[in-house]
Amino acid sequence: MGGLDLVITGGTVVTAADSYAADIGIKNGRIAQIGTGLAASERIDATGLLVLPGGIDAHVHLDQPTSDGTTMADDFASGTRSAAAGGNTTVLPFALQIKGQSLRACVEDYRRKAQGNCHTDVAFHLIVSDPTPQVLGQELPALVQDGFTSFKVFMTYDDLVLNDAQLLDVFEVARRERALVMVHAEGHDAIRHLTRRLESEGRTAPYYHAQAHAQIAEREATHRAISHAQLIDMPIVIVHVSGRDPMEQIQWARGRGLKVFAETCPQYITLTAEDLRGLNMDFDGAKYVCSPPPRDADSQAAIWQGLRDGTFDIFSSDHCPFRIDATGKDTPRARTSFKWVPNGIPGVETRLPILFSEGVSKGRISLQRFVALTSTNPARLYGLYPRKGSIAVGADADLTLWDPALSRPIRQIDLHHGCDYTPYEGMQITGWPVRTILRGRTIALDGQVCSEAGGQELSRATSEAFARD
Ligand code: DUC
Ligand code: ZN
Ligand code: ZN
Repeated sequence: MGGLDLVITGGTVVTAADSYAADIGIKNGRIAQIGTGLAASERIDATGLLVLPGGIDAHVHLDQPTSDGTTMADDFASGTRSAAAGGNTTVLPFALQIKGQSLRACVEDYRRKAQGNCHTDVAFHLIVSDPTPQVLGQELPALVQDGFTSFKVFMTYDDLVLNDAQLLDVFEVARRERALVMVHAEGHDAIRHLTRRLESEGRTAPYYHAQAHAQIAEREATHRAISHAQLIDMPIVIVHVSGRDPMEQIQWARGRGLKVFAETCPQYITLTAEDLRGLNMDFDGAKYVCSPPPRDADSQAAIWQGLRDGTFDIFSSDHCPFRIDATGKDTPRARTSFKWVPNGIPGVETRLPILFSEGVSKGRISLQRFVALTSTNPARLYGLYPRKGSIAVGADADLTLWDPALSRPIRQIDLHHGCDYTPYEGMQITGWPVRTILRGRTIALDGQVCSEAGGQELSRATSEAFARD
């Protein structure tokens, strides 16, 4: 059997359940021993550091084509490099089906783009935009069997929206195949109505994006998605929940025993709709255009409460990067109306530092909650647990060493993404990852990526959301 390949000594091991002083012994990329006085030929001294399960970012967009031809700022190489530097060992990007495209062909496209280019492990969610009989009857069931056990549907966007009849059909397949559905819950018609009204009043600056994507439209769609899921009797995840009103719908559902899971993101605890004003209602506000948009201080407080009390299961970045230049957000068309500004902001590298600093360092959430929200729960919900998301003998040796006392600001020049700005420029952060370890190999050290692209594509099991309770 031989000895250990590597030991990490002197750190404080933190899991979703507890914290304790221990050494971790690694062999063949897996955790082989947890104890004291462990020895191996290679040793990493983690004295003064926290030893966390590697971050799992369950919601990132990489190398997705857009309907107007603008390009996303990250491909799989730059996006996963950025993820690794930010303390992540696994990311879950999307394979987005374009209308008319076979779902299987779409998945193969994305797998090709990812192959050999990833610095972290990856596992794909699907996006179903064209639920034809062929897709629902054959392709989707076969892909779920192949380990693509979750997919996203949209209730808005001209090129992605599913109507209620389509949502119900898709939900039936998900229930039968035991696939977990992630819902982008914003009401399409309400958004279109508000957009037309704002445009007719000449209100076209990026700022008005936040008014067009009103919280009422998110609340209504959240309730509608929950009702559809209740009708079909299946679990769902409401992704990127932005504020108090949709949260209340989730709590309403949970109070009735429905299996409704919820995700929120860094932008909803740090930004508000006021950020979309830019410098003086100018195009700088486009840097903060994402959907749903950030809300207000009251919603931020509600989100924090939800992060504490378990309303939220997972905290993801929704990394969806577009440069703030003519290749991304600043197209001639986007200058004519907010509705043409690509929706999305970067955040895969800053997700963990922001939640740690604003949450743990400021005493709003415990270390256990931090680990649960950012690693353990995403692994459980998306069929990767216990191989990922835990520190236990037999699990992959995916670990992030964290310095809780290190204090420095977020700066664009330090980040590894392909975007040309960060919405969090200058934010002071206390608590940074200092080493990211993927299956026993250091992939990032002191903010620098230090390995070849050795990430693997993971196949996933059925979500724990389908477990009997
Ligand atoms: N939904 C996302 O999940 N990401 C970016 C844009 C969007 O609408
Ligand atoms: Zn979305
Ligand atoms: Zn997203």
